[in-house]
Amino acid sequence: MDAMKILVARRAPAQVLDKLAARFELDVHDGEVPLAPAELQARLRGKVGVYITGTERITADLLDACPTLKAVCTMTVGYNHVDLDACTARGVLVTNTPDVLTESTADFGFALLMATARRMSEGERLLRAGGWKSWAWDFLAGAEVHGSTLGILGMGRIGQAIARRGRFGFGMNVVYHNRSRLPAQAEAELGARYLSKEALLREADHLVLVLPYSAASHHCMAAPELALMKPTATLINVARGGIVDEDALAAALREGRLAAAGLDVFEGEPQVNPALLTLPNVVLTPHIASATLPTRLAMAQLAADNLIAALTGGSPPTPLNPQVLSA
Ligand code: 8YV
Repeated sequence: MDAMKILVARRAPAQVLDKLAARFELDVHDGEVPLAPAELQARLRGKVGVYITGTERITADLLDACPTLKAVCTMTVGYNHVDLDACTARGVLVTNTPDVLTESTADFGFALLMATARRMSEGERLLRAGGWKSWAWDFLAGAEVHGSTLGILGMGRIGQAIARRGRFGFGMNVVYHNRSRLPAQAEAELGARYLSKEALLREADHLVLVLPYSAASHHCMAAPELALMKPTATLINVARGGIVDEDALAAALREGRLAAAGLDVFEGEPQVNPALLTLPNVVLTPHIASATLPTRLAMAQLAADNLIAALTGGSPPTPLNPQVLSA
């Protein structure tokens, strides 16, 4: 019997490719640039499974053009690039990679908060440019982190891991808003207080966005929401760029209505809104919150394990639409 054919749509670790190659006939795209939608569609012809990252979009049209596809396994926890309903309607299993990236993403979110509040990038740019001439009492003075109020919008696994760092590492007062409130015991363990979104925006000294991106959260941080925040506050985004209206954010930062922002994600990434690039009070990083080698390896392994199980009659560890398996 011919081996099942799968597409590995982005460069993957060698050990993961070996594992997949032991079971499937692989077509690997290992270029730095993602496949354009038409190329992705062409390369998916005759394939039963696909290994993707956040840069490949799986749409209803693509699924209709690729009727052999049975499994879409993304090496990401976010899955806004996959039309889950369209996959489910066509009996295509979708898996993601939760849990394995929680702690490293939370580390990075907290690092971005620290760098932003304490003006680290600004200081480094000034030093490298030869601008460090002297000392002044208010030289690069930033915002306090310890003991301040940490606001978290989106209290899932990563939000809770950031909350723990703030509460137990930095003695912060943790407040949050989420679609559904955490059970009382979880709130007590985290020392986190639930607030309405409006109250959260008003109270936070540092607001971290960690909510999933969807039509409902698109630009949910726009001019009216930013206007509720303290002018001394910082905004950190490690979720998805489209959650924030970047023009409104740039205006708030430029006009001193918000102190600073730390952004790891951008609406048009890898393109960055030029309005953000010229502002001194923004720390910008290229979507690297989960980027440690052990974490990226664990994500790739989990995506491959999902793909193997999905196509060989096993139980995929982290399915998003498990109902497809029993249909
Ligand atoms: C990924 C992410 O590295 O998992 C996610 O949802 O945003 C990151 O961890 C990135 O999306 C890879 O494409």
